[in-house]
Order: sequence, then C-alpha cells, then structure tokens
Amino acid sequence: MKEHFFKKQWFLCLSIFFMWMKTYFIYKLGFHLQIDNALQELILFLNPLSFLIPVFGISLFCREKTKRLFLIAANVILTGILIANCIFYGFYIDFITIPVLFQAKNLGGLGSSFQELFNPLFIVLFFDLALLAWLAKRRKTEVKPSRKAIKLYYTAAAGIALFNLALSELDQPKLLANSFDREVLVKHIGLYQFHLFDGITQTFNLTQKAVADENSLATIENYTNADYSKPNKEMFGTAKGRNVIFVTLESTQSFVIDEKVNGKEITPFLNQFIKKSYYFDHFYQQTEQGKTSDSEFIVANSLYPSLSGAVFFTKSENQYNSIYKTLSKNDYTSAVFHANNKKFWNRDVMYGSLGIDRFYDVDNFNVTDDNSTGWGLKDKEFLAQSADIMKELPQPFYSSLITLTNHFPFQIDDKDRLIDEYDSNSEVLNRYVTTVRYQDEALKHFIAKLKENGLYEHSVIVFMGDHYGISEAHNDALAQFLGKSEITPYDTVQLQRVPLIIHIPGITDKKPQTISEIGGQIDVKPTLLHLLGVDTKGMIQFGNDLFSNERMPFAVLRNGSFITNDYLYTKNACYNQKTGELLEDAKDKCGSLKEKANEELSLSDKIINGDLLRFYKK
Ligand code: GP9
Ligand code: MN
Repeated sequence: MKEHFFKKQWFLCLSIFFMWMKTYFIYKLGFHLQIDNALQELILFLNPLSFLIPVFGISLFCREKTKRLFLIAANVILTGILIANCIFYGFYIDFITIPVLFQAKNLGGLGSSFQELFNPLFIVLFFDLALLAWLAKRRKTEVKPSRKAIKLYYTAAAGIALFNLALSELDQPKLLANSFDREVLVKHIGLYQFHLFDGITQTFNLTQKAVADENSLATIENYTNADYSKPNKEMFGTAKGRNVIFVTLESTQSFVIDEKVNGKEITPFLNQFIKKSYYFDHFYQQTEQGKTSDSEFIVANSLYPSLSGAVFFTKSENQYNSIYKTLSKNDYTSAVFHANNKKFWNRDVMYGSLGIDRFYDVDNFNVTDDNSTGWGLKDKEFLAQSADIMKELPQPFYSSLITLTNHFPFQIDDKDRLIDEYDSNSEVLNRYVTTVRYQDEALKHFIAKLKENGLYEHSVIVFMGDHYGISEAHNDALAQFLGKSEITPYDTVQLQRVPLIIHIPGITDKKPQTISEIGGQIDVKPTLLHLLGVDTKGMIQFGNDLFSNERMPFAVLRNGSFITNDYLYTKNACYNQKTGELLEDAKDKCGSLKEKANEELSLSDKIINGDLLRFYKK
C-alpha cells in the first residue's frame, strides 16, 4: 500500500521531500541555532515534516491540475518565507513576527544592508521547482487517492506531529507555556509552525483587551505590591527638585568601557566620568524587537516590552502611568530630544500616551550636510543644540535625549575618527569602536556645555545604553576582542550589559560608587523617582530601586533568560553568574527563579495586552 501511495502520489511526495530538505538546509546554514545534543538535532531535522505533510496533503483533495498548482504555489511561498527569515535573521539574529511586518517603515537599517544580506545562493532554493516542472511533463498523471488512503495519510501526519511535540517536550518541558525564546521555539516546533503559533498568539492578545475588567488588575497588584522594595533612607530624595537629563546612548554595550584599541581608550571621557558617578556595571538591557523604543518604554513604565513587535506601535493607544506622568504631578515639565523623524517608532503617537509634554524631533534642529552622518545629525551637534533648547525649558524638567551616531552601520567622517578601527573579520565591530569613541567625545562636550549654561549643578545626569550594537552574527570577532576562544550562550547574556551611569553633581563626585549588583532597565523608574524624593509604593511596576537594601538583585531578559548575583539562566541551562561554570543540577538552582521570571513577563504582558492600567485608579 505504502509503495503504491508513493508511486501514485510521486509529485506530492517529491514536493514534500524537496521542501523538507530546503528547510533543513536553511536551518543549518541560514540561522545560527544552538544545538546542544543529538535529540535537538533530530527534532530540528524532523520538525519541517510535521508542517509539510498535513499542509501539502491538502492537495490530495484537489483535482490533478489544481493539485500541482497548489503544491508549486505552496513551495514558492514557503521558500519565500525561508529567504525572508534568512535576510531578517542576518540583520537582527531573530525571526520575523507578525507585528514586525506592520513596522516595515522602520526597517530602514535593513534596507541599507539588503544587498549585503541577499545571498545569490538563494536562487538554488528554486532549483527543485524547475526539476518538478520537468518531471511533471515527463511522468504521467496521478490517480485520485481513495478515502482510505487519505485517512491513512493524515493519521501518519498526526503521528509525526505528535512525535515531534513529544520529543520537544522531552527536551524542553512546558515548551509552549514558557515560549519567550523564539530560537528555542523554532528549534523545537519548526519555523513554519512558529509563524502559525505567532499568528494565534497575536490574535489571542488582541482579544485580551475586550475581556479585561477591573478584577484583572488584582493579581498583578498583589504581585507588584509584594515585590516593592522600600527606598534606602540615605538615598531617598538626594536629588529632590533637580532636573533630570537622561541620555540614551545608542547601541552602547558595557564591554567597551575601560577597553582600548591600539593602546587608546574607546571611552576616555566615560571612564573618568564613572569615577565621579554611581556606575552600575552589571546592568542589563531588556529590549526586544522594538530596540530603542523598547528601552524608552521600559524606563518610562517599569514594564517589560512586548515579545513580538514594538509596543510603541502595537499598544500606543493604551493608558500608561509613566515616569513622565508621575513627575508632572510633581511640577516637572517633560521633553524628549531626538533628531529623527517624529514618526519613527511611532513616537509622535506614543509620546502622547506616555504624557510627554514636548517632543523636539528633527524639525527642531539645525541639520546640514556638514553636521550630519549616517542616520542624521551628529551627536556632538545634537547634544549641543539640545542643551540650548533645554536651557529655555521651565525647571524642574525631565529631559530625555536619544543619540544616533553610534547606530548600525556605524559610519563616521574621517575627521571625527579619533581612534583606529579595530582589526578583526567583522567590519561592523571594527567600525563600532570608532563611533563609540566619537559618542564619548560628544558626551564630554555636552557636560562642558551644561556646566557653561548653568544647568549642570541643578541636574541629575543619567547615561544609559539602550540595547546591543554588536549582534551574535559577529561572535568570532567579539571573542577575539574579549580574548576568549568562543562566545558561549552564557557570554551572550553577559554581553547584554549596557552602562548605567547616574551623576549627581556635588554628591556623586564626592562619593562615587561602582555597583555590581544585578539590575536592569526595568529598575530605572523606581530608582530615579526615589532619588527625586517620590515614593513608588503602590505603583504597578516590575522594577525595584537599585539602591534599596530590600531589593533582590535580579534581571529578566525578554526572552526569559535571567540573571541574579549567583546564577545566570539561558537556553535551558543554568550557570554560575560569576564564573560562567555550567551547573549540572540546573533544575533546583534555577527552577524557582525561572518561575518568578516567567511570572513577571506574563503579568507584564497581561497589563499591556489587556490595557489594564486604564483600571488603575490611584
Ligand atoms: C531611531 C533611533 C534608532 O529613531 O531611535 O532606533 P533603533 O534602530 O536603535 O531602534
Ligand atoms: Mn537604538
């Protein structure tokens, strides 16, 4: 019977076979999926089948001509999905999600490197179609299968899908329930199935708002109230009444701090500035697909960003209790300075929801060919012009400045290149150090300017990196830079550290501190509010004051990885945070912490998807 079926349905069987092989080929060559054992390799090899067999099987219900058309169309579409994911992955080391497709206008950076990422080898992926077409002409047509054969076919399909799922559960228990890590999902359930799963999740999330009511907030409040840490008495209100000047350092990771290239410091100014500030050297970025906008979101709300897409796009109509709104009740004026189009990341809409009073976008700056590079106005000019505008703001103010020069592809004019490029096989990393060096110089001028215009003394100055600049695609070069033989998953998490520097003139210069407790962007809101003398008790937030003595040092990344002073959990493995040693009894050590991490992420998602803060009445 089996042989009979293969013979009769040769076109279907070949179509499945070719698509299966192409998918596996792309898994291996197009993505860098971390495979830890033979079971994972087997799952990866088999998982395309649990999608292809049932979907291609639809053709069994069609007439001969439609059948071939259907199979060829499905082949073309799935090949297109493979190529699109390959290109996207090459840039973001991530898979496409549905919300990302609606942010097409933000994929500017991708556009510039499209040519570089479009590999001519992709053409090979269409060769099977030519072969199928040729064979179709030579071989006689197939007979329509019997009902019994179709039944048997779908029983086999279900069997393979269940087998795939069972193997996946064996390797990664509660896979679908804790599915924050897209790589883990794709590795187990498969790429096409992941897209389906994403579609279902997105639809489910959309319905959450309609079914939510006031009671939905109760469990969340229980959690956040129990998690609240009292401010440290000595720190509370030390910056009361001061302006806040918060500078987001584009793509700046902690690994450049105190490092040299050819004997020259990459961040000479910051290295000195840190010595007069509170510097957090174990502070993690928690962004996801929304990049800079996610970092703005986390800092403003002490909530996690969305797993798929950017909240700035998908949830811009929600109610938020942002730091801007809290400070406005304390007579602060808020302003954002960013020399880019105001629509980028949907900022013009989202800033309204966050309660930001003024937005100085590219139209408020003097931008010329001479003072621009790459993404636009150079940081030195941007910060200088912002300082001038800031001087005119009513005080106290909370201003947020977003730099741009140190953005991929890290281009810089020769005259601004203050150190040599790094020497490795990654052009990107090589250039990166020069744009970070330029940004550092711009910050030096900025502080000097604030001193000149009188704002410095009355302000708290915060510098924070928004997200990584060097992706895992450059791991070999990064390993060379860091003097390591390879970059392990442990290292990848540790590379998510970004600098957080809090400088309070008159205070931190007298008593600077380097704080190595684990923290993340989610902690910024309560930390700053407490420094400004505003208690956050009762607020819905997932962060804790970094200075609090009650705080548990903990940072959860959006993909479910987490870090404490002792442990680091990622990709289903538990490490010693300090040494990087893999702890075999991972389940006990990291288990309960993993539950806490997942609970935080899920509760935060509930708030965002249900727009629950509209029920918050305090
Ligand atoms: C664009 C700037 C950079 O306005 O914020 O965005 P990114 O690509 O880093 O998210
Ligand atoms: Mn950014």
